[in-house]
Parts: sequence; structure tokens; C-alpha cells
Amino acid sequence: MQIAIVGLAGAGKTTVFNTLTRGHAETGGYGGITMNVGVVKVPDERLNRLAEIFKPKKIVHADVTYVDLPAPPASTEGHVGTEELPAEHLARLRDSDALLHVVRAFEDASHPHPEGNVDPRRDLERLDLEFMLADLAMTDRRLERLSTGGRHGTQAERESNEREEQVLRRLKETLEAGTPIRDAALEPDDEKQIRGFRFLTQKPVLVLLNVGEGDLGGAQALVQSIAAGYPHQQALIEALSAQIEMELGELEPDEAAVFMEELGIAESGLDRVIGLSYRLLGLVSFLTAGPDEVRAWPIPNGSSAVDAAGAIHSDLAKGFIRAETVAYDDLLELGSMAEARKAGRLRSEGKTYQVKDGDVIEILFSK
Ligand SMILES: Nc1nc2c(ncn2[C@@H]2O[C@H](COP(=O)(O)OP(=O)(O)OP(=O)(O)O)[C@@H](O)[C@H]2O)c(=O)[nH]1
Ligand SMILES: [Mg+2]
Repeated sequence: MQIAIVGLAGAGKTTVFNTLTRGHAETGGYGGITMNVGVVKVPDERLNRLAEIFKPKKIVHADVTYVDLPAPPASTEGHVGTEELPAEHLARLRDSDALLHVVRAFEDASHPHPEGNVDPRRDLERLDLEFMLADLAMTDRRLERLSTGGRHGTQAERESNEREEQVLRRLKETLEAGTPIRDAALEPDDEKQIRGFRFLTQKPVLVLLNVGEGDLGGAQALVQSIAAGYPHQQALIEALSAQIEMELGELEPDEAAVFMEELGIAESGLDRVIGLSYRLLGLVSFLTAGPDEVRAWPIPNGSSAVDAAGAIHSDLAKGFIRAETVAYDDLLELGSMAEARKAGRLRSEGKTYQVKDGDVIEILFSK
């Protein structure tokens, strides 16, 4: 899973990146142009508990790659700012599974907002607009190409081109109406047709309002007021103080716990953002456990046992026989696979079984 951290200049993107990756990338550039990439293990207490039972050689967490991107230049007549990002940055952005959109909501007199005042709604809409313009430019280019070359080829190719043209025309209307593609409610076949474009406004988005350290008390009210004017699909809105979270991340865990209690922060920003990303992407984790490793595997909610097998290795999906499955809580209560089996809690599930978060699974397969 890869998540792109996006936002206008000076919104706090790199501060959020440092919080998530426990990193020390340089902040305060106000229009910085470097990209930072970091891989974060998804915290999962269950793996530690399972390790006590299985004593594996290693523990493997699910991981998330965060990419901290510079703000795109503002679009002007004839220029789409986002497309002027360096190719490597743009590729990372397009390859991401979701966006983490950081919006400045903190006041700081020593770093005045370039627009003269702090206005999270305006800033949120501004970057959204930039991404809509980027998607529109891509749609227009493809439609242009289809209109000149799309009538050639075999019958199947022509039909596919016609269908693509229909979907793209619809998306063009959607974007021109100021609506992101994620709101377009595409049929699965249409979605498949345009998947290769990796449209920016099709990606699920987690909007993070970066509030000042003194404003945490009013953060939920701000979230609600912004959310009321943001009726989009696959969008979550949350608030945190990136500055505080980054400082917390630099403390020893027990010091951080004391500090968090004083500030009334129940869960660290890292845990919260990762949990929200999972929710946004509709992911759950199933677990595997044995003497070699104890491991968490993220899969889309609703995946079948054979999908889970495929997440581990395509051979396991191909030769799938059954999935020996026990719920994490049952395994923990009974203490071992053998006891779980005796108690009848270890189930033999077939290909179509719908995997649940925390299922501990062993795939039996033929080679
Ligand atoms: N007071 C306050 N300052 C913050 C907060 N978050 C970030 N800042 C400050 O705002 C400035 C910009 O933060 P960055 O994290 O560098 O922002 P950015 O979005 O990465 O900026 P660019 O990459 O230059 O576009 C830095 O001086 C940060 O210390 C916050 O929650 N409160
Ligand atoms: Mg930065």
C-alpha cells in the first residue's frame, strides 16, 4: 500500500511525514521541492501475542509506503500545474493507492499564510481543483486521440475504444462540473476500462486538518464544519496537530504516554492515520503464524479465502485445497492450534469463505 502525502506549500506535509515515519526530513521549506519516501510498519499488537505462542524466527508487519510530495505549482492558462511536477514525483503520485491531503489550519504569525489568512476550506478546494484540472487534461488528451485514431483497428478494438470514449466523456462532464471522479459511481466494467489512467481524483482521500497546538480542543468542531461542505465519496476528514505529533514521536514511549495524557490525546497520530487509511481503503488483515514467521497480510475487506491465498503467493491460490482458519481471539483464548482444533474452533474453510480481520489462516494447497 502506498499513500501520497499532498497539500499546498507549507501545509505541514513533511511534518506529517516525519510523524508517520519517525523521520527527520527537513521541514519549513515553504514550497520545498524534494520528495521523501518512507516505509512504515503497521502497528499490530496481535503479532506480538501470536509470537509468544509460536516463537517464530521473525515477525513481519504489514507495511505502508508514504510519499511526501512537494506542492504542485498553481495552474495558469494553458499550464496544468500538477503535470509540471518532475516525472518521478508525478509517477509516485499516480501510483499511490490513496491520498493523504494535509490542509493548514494552524495560525503561526512567524510564518504567515501566503494568502494572507488561514482558511482550510479554501486550501482544500484549491488543491482538489488542481487535481481535477490534471485529470481533465488527461481525459481531453485521450479523447482527442480516440477521435482521430480510435476508428481504426479490429472490430473488438473499435468497440473497446467506443466504450472508453463513452466513459471518458462522462468523466469529462463530471470533472467540468467540479466533481471528483471518485463521486462518479462508475460501474465495475467502466471502472476497469479507465483504471490504467490512475486518475488523481479517483483515489480515496484522507483529509488531515493540521490544527495548531493550542487548537486541539476545537478540532472536532472544525472537522464537522469542513465535512458538512465536503459531501464526497471515499473521503474521510480528521484533525491533528502535526507539530505535536512529531514532537511526541521523538520521545521515549513512556514519556510520550504521559505527555499524551496531559494533552488528552488518546491514540498517537501514527496509529490513527494508519487505522484511517485502512478504513478508507477498506482493508482488513489476516494473519499467518508458524515457527518461521508470524505475519500480517492486508487484503480488501470482503476477500475470499482463495484471494487471501493469492496474496501470499499465486501458487497457493492455484493449488488451493482449503484454509484452516481460527479467529485470533479464539486462538489466544485456547493457547495453541492443537487446542483450538480440539475445541472445534479451527474451521476448514473453502475457496469462497469470506476472510475476516484477525483470522489466523493456514492455506493447504497442492503443488
Ligand atoms: N505552529 C505550527 N506550525 C506547524 C505545524 N505543522 C507544521 N508547522 C510548521 O509549518 C512549517 C511548514 O511545515 P512543513 O511540514 O515543512 O510543510 P510542508 O507542507 O512540507 O511544506 P513544503 O514542503 O515546503 O510545501 C514548518 O515551519 C513547520 O514547523 C503545526 O501544527 N503548528
Ligand atoms: Mg515539505
